Amino acid sequence: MRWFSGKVTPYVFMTAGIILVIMSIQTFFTISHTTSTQEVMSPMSDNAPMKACFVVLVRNSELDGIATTIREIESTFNSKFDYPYVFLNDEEFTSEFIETTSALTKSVTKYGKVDNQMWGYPNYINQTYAAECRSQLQQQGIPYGDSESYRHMCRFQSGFFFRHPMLDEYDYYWRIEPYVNYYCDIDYDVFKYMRNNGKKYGFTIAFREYMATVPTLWQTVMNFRKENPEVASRWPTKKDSLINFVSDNNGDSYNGCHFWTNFEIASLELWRSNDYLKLFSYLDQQGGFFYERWGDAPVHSIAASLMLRKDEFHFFNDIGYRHTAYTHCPREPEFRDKCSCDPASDMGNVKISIMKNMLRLLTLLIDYNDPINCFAEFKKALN
Ligand SMILES: Nc1nc2c(ncn2[C@@H]2O[C@H](COP(=O)(O)OP(=O)(O)O)[C@@H](O)[C@H]2O)c(=O)[nH]1
Ligand SMILES: *[C@@H]1O[C@H](CO)[C@@H](O)[C@H](O)[C@H]1NC(C)=O
Ligand SMILES: [Mg+2]
Repeated sequence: MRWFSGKVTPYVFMTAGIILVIMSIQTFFTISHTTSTQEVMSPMSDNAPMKACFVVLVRNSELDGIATTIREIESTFNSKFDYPYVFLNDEEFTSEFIETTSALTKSVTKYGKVDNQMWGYPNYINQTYAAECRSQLQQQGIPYGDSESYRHMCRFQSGFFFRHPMLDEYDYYWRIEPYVNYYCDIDYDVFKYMRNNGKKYGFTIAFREYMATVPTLWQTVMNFRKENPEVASRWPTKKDSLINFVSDNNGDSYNGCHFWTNFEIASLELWRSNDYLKLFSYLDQQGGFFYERWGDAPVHSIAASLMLRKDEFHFFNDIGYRHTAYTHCPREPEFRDKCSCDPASDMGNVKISIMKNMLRLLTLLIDYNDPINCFAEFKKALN
């Protein structure tokens, strides 16, 4: 390499040195400028990498169901964006589960166990009384009325998943479940969408709860609010909140509306906030996760509706999704070549509603509010 020989070499190094000095001065000024003006949402940061993951509470026995979910998540979204999966279980995952699921994605997969403090009875719960309450709900024909594990699951999803050490490094999550379908190609980063638009809670389906599972939940939240005015003072005003989504009478009672939490794209910071932790711990002390059957969906939905501003919610219309009998399939024509679902199956569809009404006649004994779809309440609450 003749070029580096002789007298030229010192000049090359000197020029490189000068360029380096200039660059570091520039960096210094850029950093001090951003920190001094607190420009968190500058255009530069819009593309900053996300700390986000899929979170999957699942049993070993649901391996086939989670395998199809992961395949669809990968093909519609994650093969392009490479977010890690965090699998959680109240038992150890089997090597079969780990090998099969990790082979379905090139992204990182992590497997964690949920300990007894996050999945079990607090010592103040009267388990004899809890058993009596379960058999009562079962006699009323309420789904999972008699299930003990379902209650542990709901309590875990309400108050603990975001505190599992494996989630510590993340700021946003997408909750996925076994035996669901994802129908639409998503070609943008949903997590960046959330962060860059100041969104904290994203959903696809909103629905009515069986009121027999949450008879005292609303009053308990209201008691918390009254007893903790310093917490409530940090919450948005009624007008700015989404309270009209969860209440039809300006907050007197709960209307049963909730976002379906089997799909959630949300901020972990929301649940890790001192205000939510305090609220959860208050709810937990009252025993309703065991003496009633408080679901994580009404708990998350009521809390978010009171704690967040309405502009912090996002309806993911573009994510076609099915859980059990209910499908959200976007109806706009631009989705036809992006989605493999039939918009006629969307739960807002009229024909389906008639079918639902007929089904409801057969199950009239269940305290099941009408109408079952809460999307209209969401729209109304935004105004
Ligand atoms: N590891 C574990 N996961 C559970 C248990 N119960 C429910 N889950 C998971 O929690 C989520 C919700 O449970 P699921 O039975 O689908 O309830 P549903 O969607 O309300 O009908 C799913 O991801 C399940 O795999 C349990 O006892 N152990
Ligand atoms: C627990 O509940 C049972 C059944 O309702 C009741 O008989 C018992 O007195 C309760 N125990 C305590 C310590 O409160
Ligand atoms: Mg489910």
